[in-house]
Amino acid sequence: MIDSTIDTTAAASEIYANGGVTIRKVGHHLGAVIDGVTLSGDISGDTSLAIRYALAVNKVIFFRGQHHLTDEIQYEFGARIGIPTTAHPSLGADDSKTLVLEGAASGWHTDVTFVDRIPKASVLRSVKVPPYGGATTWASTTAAYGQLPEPLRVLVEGLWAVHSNRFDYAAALAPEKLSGNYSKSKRDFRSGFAKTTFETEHPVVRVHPETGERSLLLGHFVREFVGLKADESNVLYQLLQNRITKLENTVRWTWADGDLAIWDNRNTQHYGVADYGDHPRELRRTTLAGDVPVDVHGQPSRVRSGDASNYSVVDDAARLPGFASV
Ligand SMILES: O=C(O)CCC(=O)C(=O)O
Ligand SMILES: [Fe+2]
Repeated sequence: MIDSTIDTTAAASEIYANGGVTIRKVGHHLGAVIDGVTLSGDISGDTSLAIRYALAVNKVIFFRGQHHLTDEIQYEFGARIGIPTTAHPSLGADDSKTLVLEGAASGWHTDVTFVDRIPKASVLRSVKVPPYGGATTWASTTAAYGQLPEPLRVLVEGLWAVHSNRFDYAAALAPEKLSGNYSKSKRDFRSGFAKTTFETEHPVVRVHPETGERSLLLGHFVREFVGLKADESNVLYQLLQNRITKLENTVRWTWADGDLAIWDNRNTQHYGVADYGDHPRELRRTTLAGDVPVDVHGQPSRVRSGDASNYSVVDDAARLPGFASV
């Protein structure tokens, strides 16, 4: 919950204004374009703080014209606003820092929710931009929670979901949409992705450590709800997902060369739109460590299978000044 005595957007803008940096909102619930900053590992403490505020307020932020970025500079920048994870819990990657995404991740998800320590943020840069299509869309799971009618709110606050990297996307996505490659080959992607089984029970409503805001934690790694039958889980999952992905809760970004997006992975889902034909499309991700989610009563998520400690540290971010403790 944002403390009404402090305008956090203004606080972020003020810090930025000192350095000639501007923030322009592009959607009511999420999304802002930040101009006037050159991203690197050398950004000042003020800039780093302002980016964290801008992210806390806007959930996904976009930077343009960052043509100087390389994998290394992107990683060093990431290390200024968080603690980078290794590339992925189970996938081989060209190096252990950068996740190369060829194709589009065309299913609504939050990154890496099958482990306990869900990343706090992802930093994504365009490397090969198709001549048309290939946008990424984000949805605010905070907005979706806030819009729930009382009976549904009561229901989800007591609900837990099993997230698994063994979940068969093929059941949910048409075969031609299975282009969500996190590695160079589709076959390697499918087999590599589930090499180690990770399974975690997460609360469906989690409390954001930096802002105190509640949001819905779902997305395509959900296998079932704890205590519900498969068909009941499917119906309830669709009901909640439909609320999350309502167009009014989303923002869509069409990539250009030199673009970089950062999203708060604790209160958003995203979807890569596979509408660019056979054209090459490549994005590169640096992922930042997060905390173990807690429900509205302070109960933390529970690991069922898989040890993610080699993937990521647990980064227990403190409440940001200006956001009320709840
Ligand atoms: O393909 C896309 O646009 C989304 C990529 C994605 O899911 C990710 O970087 O985590
Ligand atoms: Fe993703």
